[in-house]
This record gives sequence, C-alpha cells and structure tokens, in this order.
Amino acid sequence: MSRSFRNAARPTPGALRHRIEERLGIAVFTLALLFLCAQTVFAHEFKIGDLEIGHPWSRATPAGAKVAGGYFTITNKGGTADRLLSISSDISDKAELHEMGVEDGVMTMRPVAGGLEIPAGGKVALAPGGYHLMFVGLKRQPKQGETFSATLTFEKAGVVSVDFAVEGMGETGAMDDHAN
Ligand SMILES: [Cu+2]
Repeated sequence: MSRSFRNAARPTPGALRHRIEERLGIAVFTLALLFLCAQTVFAHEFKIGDLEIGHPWSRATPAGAKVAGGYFTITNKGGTADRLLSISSDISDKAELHEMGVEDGVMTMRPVAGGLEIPAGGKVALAPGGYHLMFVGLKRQPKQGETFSATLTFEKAGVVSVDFAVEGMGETGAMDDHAN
C-alpha cells in the first residue's frame, strides 16, 4: 500500500530539482537568520548622535556577588569631544565608572571623577584591566547568555539605552576585537 503510494508520488526529475532548490533556499534563509542572531548577541552596536557604542558585555557572577563589570567601546565620529557622565541599570543599585591601574605594584581600582572623555574622532575602550563600569549592589546575578539593559548618559549626545550581553565567568575579552 505504502509502496504503491510512493510509486505514484515519485516526482519527475524537474519536480525533484525544484524541491532541492526549495530546500537550499530554506537552508540559506536559516543560515541568514542564525547570522543575524549571532550579530545581535556578539557584535551588537548602539548609536546616539555621533557616538557608536560597540558590544556592551558583562560577565556572569558567582552566587552572592555584589558587583559585576561592564565593558564596551565608544567611537566618536563627530568633530567635538563628548563625555560619558553616568550609567544606570535595573540590575544594580548603581553603576560606577572605574579606572584600573597599578599603584606601588598593587592593582587598584578607583572611580573616574568628572566622567570619561570621548575625544573628537576618537575611540575609547572599556575593557578588563582598564576603564570599566562597575555595577554595584547587584539585585540579581547576571547569567551567561542573557542580556540586561542599561542607560548611558552623555554630556552632548544625550541618553541611550543599550543591552549588555552576559558572557562566561572566565571571559577576558582578549579574543574580542571590540575590546581593543
Ligand atoms: Cu571596578
């Protein structure tokens, strides 16, 4: 019964080719969708005025952690300098801009006073080991694979909402060309 049905339904060579092309089309479409999704998570970018905020990311934290880092690049395509004044997010009580450096052979971290300048035509990177955001007083632990939103306020460009992609606990950003 099923054999005779199969025989009756056997496609002509032309129909077969059409069917293969159709499947290829679906495969290409699926790949394009996957690519778009990957773009959103791994190389996402936000724009406000002349500023481009590249790939905001954070790190998953162990249970009970009270702080989490925040990293991204800011590119200023304009002719005048701007300044990152403040950051806020629902994930923590507050967010601070920190600078990391070595003082007397000891790694130290201190808040950056007066905001972070983004020179005209310049690019500033917030990355592990240098300037970074610190989400202080976490209300919950950021989990790998999720995103959380934050608001950045610039002196001239204004306010922009961005999404931080949460990466693994051991992530250093070294393999990420956006962090350079
Ligand atoms: Cu810090």
